[in-house]
Amino acid sequence: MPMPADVVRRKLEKKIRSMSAEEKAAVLREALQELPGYTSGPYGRLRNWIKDEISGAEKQSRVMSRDSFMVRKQGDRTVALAGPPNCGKSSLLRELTGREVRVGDYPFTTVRPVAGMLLLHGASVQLVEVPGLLPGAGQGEGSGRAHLAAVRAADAAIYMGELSHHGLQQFRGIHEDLEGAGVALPRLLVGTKADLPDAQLILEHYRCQFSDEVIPVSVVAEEGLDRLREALWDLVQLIRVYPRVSRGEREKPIILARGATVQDFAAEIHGDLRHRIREVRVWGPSEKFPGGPVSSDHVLCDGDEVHLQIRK
Ligand SMILES: Nc1nc2c(ncn2[C@@H]2O[C@H](COP(=O)(O)OP(=O)(O)OP(=O)(O)O)[C@@H](O)[C@H]2O)c(=O)[nH]1
Ligand SMILES: [Mg+2]
Repeated sequence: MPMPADVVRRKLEKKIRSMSAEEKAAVLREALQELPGYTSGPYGRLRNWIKDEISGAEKQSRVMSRDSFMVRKQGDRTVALAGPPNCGKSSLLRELTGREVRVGDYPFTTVRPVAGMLLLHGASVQLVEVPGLLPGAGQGEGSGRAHLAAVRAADAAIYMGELSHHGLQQFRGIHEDLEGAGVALPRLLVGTKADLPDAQLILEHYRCQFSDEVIPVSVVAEEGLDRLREALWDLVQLIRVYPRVSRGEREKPIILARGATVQDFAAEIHGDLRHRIREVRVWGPSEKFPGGPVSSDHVLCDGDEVHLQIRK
């Protein structure tokens, strides 16, 4: 039995109340997909309400990024999509985040950075498409400096290049600029349009010429997307740590940077909590003994559950 439509709506309203516009749109899009398929009656009305909320949230995030060339960082991590014009950045952004962004079979369809939110294992990862880079970007070619600055502002980057002869040539040019401009972010290399006839051969050329692993992806054939999501999860170096309320129950995870300690976990729940820790117990990969007591500088792992006893 699905939940009554008005209960779903109330739950959603509560959930999105204090979210950023991008996160709101991502959560609502996910909810829309999970809805029973009715187009009339209470569920039809709920469907329409969700669609209106999504377009409102998208409008809001457009207004927020219109005034400056840089996109405001939101979510747990920001990852730049950087590559030559027309290599498929917007298509990938749309595929991964659902953000309705224009795709066109010509260069410079996207002229300002545009962002979408990807919910990944409970974390919010903001993807920012940087307008197409041209060789010579470091010398200012095609507003190159502003574009490189938008890449540099992110926490990590996906370098993208089309899996064609022309694409490889373009990518080689801008790769030099990215290196030359001192962009040294953790990164992934993605070969786009893996459905093109020579893609496999060109992929080998990419692999020979760049030391990074190259992930082939096709938005058209829906290939490589799961692998890309997992590689992105590795790239952003986040962990999920669950507050343990009572045995067997799981709360929403707290998202932390890899290497975070119990103190960081407490601070994330409430700024002042880390000074009031009396006892900590941990279940999960970071502790050999389930429920074992640990100190507050204990380093946590992805999937841990933590119970904090707090001094009043
Ligand atoms: N065959 C194929 N075509 C693709 C794929 N992804 C994108 N395209 C096409 O490539 C063209 C450019 O796609 P966009 O997503 O607009 O590329 P972009 O990198 O955002 O382009 P700019 O914003 O202009 O720099 C469009 O015609 C897309 O339909 C793919 O996986 N396979
Ligand atoms: Mg684009």
